[in-house]
Amino acid sequence: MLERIVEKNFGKSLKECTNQEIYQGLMEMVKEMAEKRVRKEPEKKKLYYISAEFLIGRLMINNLINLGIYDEIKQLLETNKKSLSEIEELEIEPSLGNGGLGRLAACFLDSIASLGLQGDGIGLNYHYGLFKQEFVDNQQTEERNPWMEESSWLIKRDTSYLIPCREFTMKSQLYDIAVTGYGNRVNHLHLFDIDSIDESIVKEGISFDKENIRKNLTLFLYPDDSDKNGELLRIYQQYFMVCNAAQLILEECRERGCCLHDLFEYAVVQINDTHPTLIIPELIYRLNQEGIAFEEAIDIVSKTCVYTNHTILAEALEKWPLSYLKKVVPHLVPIIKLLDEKAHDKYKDPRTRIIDSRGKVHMAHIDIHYCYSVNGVAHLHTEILKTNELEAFYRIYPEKFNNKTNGITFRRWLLSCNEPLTDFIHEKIGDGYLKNACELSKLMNYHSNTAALEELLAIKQKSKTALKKYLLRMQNIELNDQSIFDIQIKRLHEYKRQQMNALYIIYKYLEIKKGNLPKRPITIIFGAKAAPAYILAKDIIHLILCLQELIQQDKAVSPYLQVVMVENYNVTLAEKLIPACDVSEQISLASKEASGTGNMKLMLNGAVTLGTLDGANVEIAQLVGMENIYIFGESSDTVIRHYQKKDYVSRQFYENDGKIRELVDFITGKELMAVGQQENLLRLQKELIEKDWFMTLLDLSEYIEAKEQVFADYENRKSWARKMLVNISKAGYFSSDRTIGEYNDEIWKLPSVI
Ligand code: 26Q
Repeated sequence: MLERIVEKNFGKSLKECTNQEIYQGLMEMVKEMAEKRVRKEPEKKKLYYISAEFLIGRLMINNLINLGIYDEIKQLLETNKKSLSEIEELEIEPSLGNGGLGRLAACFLDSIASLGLQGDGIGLNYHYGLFKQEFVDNQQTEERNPWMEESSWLIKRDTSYLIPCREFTMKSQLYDIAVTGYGNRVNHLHLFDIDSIDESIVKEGISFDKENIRKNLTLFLYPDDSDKNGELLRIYQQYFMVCNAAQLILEECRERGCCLHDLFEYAVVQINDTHPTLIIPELIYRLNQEGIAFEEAIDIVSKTCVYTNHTILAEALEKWPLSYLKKVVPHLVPIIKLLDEKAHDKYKDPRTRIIDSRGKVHMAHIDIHYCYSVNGVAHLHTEILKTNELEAFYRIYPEKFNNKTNGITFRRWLLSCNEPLTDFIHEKIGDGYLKNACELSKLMNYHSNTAALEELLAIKQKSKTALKKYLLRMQNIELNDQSIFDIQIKRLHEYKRQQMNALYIIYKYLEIKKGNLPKRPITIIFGAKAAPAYILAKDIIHLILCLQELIQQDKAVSPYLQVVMVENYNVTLAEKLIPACDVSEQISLASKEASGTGNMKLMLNGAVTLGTLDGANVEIAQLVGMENIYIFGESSDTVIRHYQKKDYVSRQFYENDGKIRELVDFITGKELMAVGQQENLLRLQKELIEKDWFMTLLDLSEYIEAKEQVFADYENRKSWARKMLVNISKAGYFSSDRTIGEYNDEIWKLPSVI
């Protein structure tokens, strides 16, 4: 088929084609094969997974694996003197997400299709997505991140809807991306765009006229909402997403024979965090327009929608001023008021109001009152929701709350990103684990097998060398592949505490200066983007980049310690970094990381976790046992108590502990001031001493101690390899196939059609 396509398009044989031509030919072939597998006779009930983010990454290799033609294509290309991995490098990954929430949605779509479930994703087609990160003078700058080329995975459909807002009506255009399941069905990711979009209104960097909604609506994911126009634009985006979703869902359900009174038998709508919450009033509005009384419409929608919470940070829980909603979607305002009154009539606790006394609409409260299921994303997270953050709701709806511990797709995070490890596993335990991930535990039989443990170390070394080559070629960074790779890759946020890792670097730098040299060189790698308006997060990036420069220039230190912050961390880079990682940094302040999913990817690829008892780290620790993970820091209970009592005073740690003071003061010392900006460094130091909301200094000493232990233990190579093996063996639980199985058994209840 591929040979036929390139012959037709370019009049050439495979041998004569350029890599670009083969890439285009492959894409056309995969799109055609995938569309043929879309089932013509759908089941009655269908899942609609609505999300502001779908961080899908490159699709070529994943699609070839899932369609079962990877080996054949690789061979065919090799026979024609072409390299599939070189061709893969031509793909620009879509920039439709930010972090864990969006990547989770992508892993879920993969598992939904692989388990044979009828379920589509619905989101927005952002032209420039999340910004592209560049480093200039040790600072993050933001550029647009175009990803749609002439040939892309998007399929333009005939579907288009009218989206009525108060001041104007918009017209949408639907694009689809095929979601191939592993050896199985094909679903779709529906991405809506606005037909009047105008890319030319973006001026330098990522700045544009925020008021010109019809031209700017789908340009960027999370446009800066630090002013009123930014907030209004986000409401327009969210409404555009859900109004399209509602029309698509109702149209499809009708086609499948739904009479709308029985909508919940035809559709389940999964609301991914609060960004798609307006789907609830919008569906109620549309059912009412079709002649269904409000009471019944509310009941129908409540039996159709389910909500997943991904965060307990107060500032991330969306609250929109009612006046803004009036300006954008006045037809939803009476419904939101009705929803608030109905809930208030029944439940008097003011903490459960949808519209608060200041006229703000709490989006999560709409979800909790009017969805039939509310879930957290890791055991600890769900417990904290029930006993703290959402305790008032748990009292009135205990039956709605449930936990679904996150998972990751092994197709991408093992098979396609780590071929040597995949081969090792296949050779040792066969491929049954691909259908039943828990079979990975069969690897435990090799626990005392010296040859297998040595093989594992050699595989890790190979991936580290591959990363070294890749970063040299792509970012002109030179790694020492004989050093320990200690990696922290995730969104930049104070609660994730990249700043604590930076303080360790300062500690190590000073130790080396004193002559206390590490047994083996250490490389500490970061990948992180900071939200453009998040000043402290950008200050932390500045600190890390300054440390990188300082240490690189210091010939007494650089042979022993290297700091690397990769530019524009994304899924493609994650796929290179994760197989090469020795030590996985999961050091959030206990109680703050809902789950984490990078922790699971790194574990699956044989990294050992250094972390706090937070999010899914708790479950990782239970599975691998304390001898195969490094846990430090205060417990979530203690941390929550500190917040309640307001008794954490970072200045006390700074003043009473000379060691801590030395590290914090180094931030504004002469060495860093020589390479960095006074304004940024002073602000960050002041923050750590005077506020430190996420309690960096509380855990710093224990962190340094634990990390020293990790590096010491790394020297016993055989026992380290055993830790790696145990981590891989126990990672089966974190397959997103398990997670999706649970969502379906306990919440969605769709028939599986494999
Ligand atoms: C909210 C208000 C205004 C502007 C933006 C936002 C906003 C944007 C993005 C709020 C939250 C997000 C993203 C959250 C996220 O990625 N959460 C992560 O979800 C993962 C999947 O469940 C978890 O594993 C992570 O622990 C959690 O941080």
